[in-house]
Amino acid sequence: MSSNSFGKLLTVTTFGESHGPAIGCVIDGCPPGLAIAADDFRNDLDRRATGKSRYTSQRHEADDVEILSGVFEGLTTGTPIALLIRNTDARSKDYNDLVDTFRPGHADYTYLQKYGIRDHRGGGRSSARETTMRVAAAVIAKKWLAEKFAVRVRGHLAQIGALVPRAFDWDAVEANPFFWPDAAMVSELEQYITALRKDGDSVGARVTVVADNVPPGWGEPIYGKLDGDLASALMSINAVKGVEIGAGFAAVAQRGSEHRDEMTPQGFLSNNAGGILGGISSGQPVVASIALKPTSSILIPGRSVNLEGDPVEVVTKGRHDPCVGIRATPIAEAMVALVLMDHALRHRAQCADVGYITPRIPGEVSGKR
Ligand code: EPS
Repeated sequence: MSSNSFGKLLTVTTFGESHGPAIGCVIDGCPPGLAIAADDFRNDLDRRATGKSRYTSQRHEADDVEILSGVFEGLTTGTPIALLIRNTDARSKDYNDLVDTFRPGHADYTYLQKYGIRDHRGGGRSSARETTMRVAAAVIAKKWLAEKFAVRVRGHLAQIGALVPRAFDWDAVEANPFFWPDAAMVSELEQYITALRKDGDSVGARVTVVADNVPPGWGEPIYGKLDGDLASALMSINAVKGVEIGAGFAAVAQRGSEHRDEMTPQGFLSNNAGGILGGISSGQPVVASIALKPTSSILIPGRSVNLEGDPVEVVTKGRHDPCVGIRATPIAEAMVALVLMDHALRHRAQCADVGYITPRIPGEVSGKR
């Protein structure tokens, strides 16, 4: 299977299936001298993992990272960094009924049409399990970006079904299992997901990621635009059906006088551009959002066909997420961080001699995200 790698100067390749013996990745192009230890991966892998609350899949994986190469005496050496996580809690018999049929809305059907063969256990590469290694790889990118540029990449759930936050507080985000920025709504979300589970159904979600302190100048027009690469990386997350940068599709209804982010010596007055102009970072926060589809593995019977083309009814058993968006925040952060690090290295490679250009406008003064 091709196209399991992305990035230009920082490349990441992931491998492995949800019900195979292990998943892993190779990160190539990381500069030498970055301190990395197995413990560094714990926090973000736990933020993404299943089984951490009643509101996600109850598969329990340890997600212990083995560093196989590229790190010597605690420092990256500049050689490929290989990471491995063993799968320990796959229950493949839950998938026996899917050997000869397809979940409607799932990649079961298209994988078979493309390859003529399919690992039906747990969705193989199309499982959310694959995102584990993106998050692991991005631990390295987040650390490098923070140390070199004080770049901070953080995200939150911005919508689940029809529910949107009524207030916003970054401090609330990590204090609940939904990455929800409005603490007062958490019990409403709990009830909503509990009812959804009882119905055997699922729902979609929106996740927003904000990268602060990104310097101006990252991104390469025309075919290597920062927003183009972000869109591609975010869309590559299983279950993502839409990507927006800044105002995104809301720009359709805006006038130019409203959309343009006016500039003053003290800063930009708004951030409809999402921190990117002409494919190049402006120095404002980079803001990207994704739409995740409702999980297709649900208990409500749905019409499908079997391998003979006969009509069948499908009910998906197993330990599935009622909303995969609930734990997608660290995954979206990961893709943004990996793209930013790739572009930081690309900018350094071509434009390191350009230096500091005036005028340099502070990110923003409006306080708007
Ligand atoms: C997933 C189905 C469930 C989830 C899995 C994603 O797994 P299983 O195949 O065991 O039923 O637990 O997520 C993970 C294991 C993970 O680490 O994210 C799916 O269909 O995408």
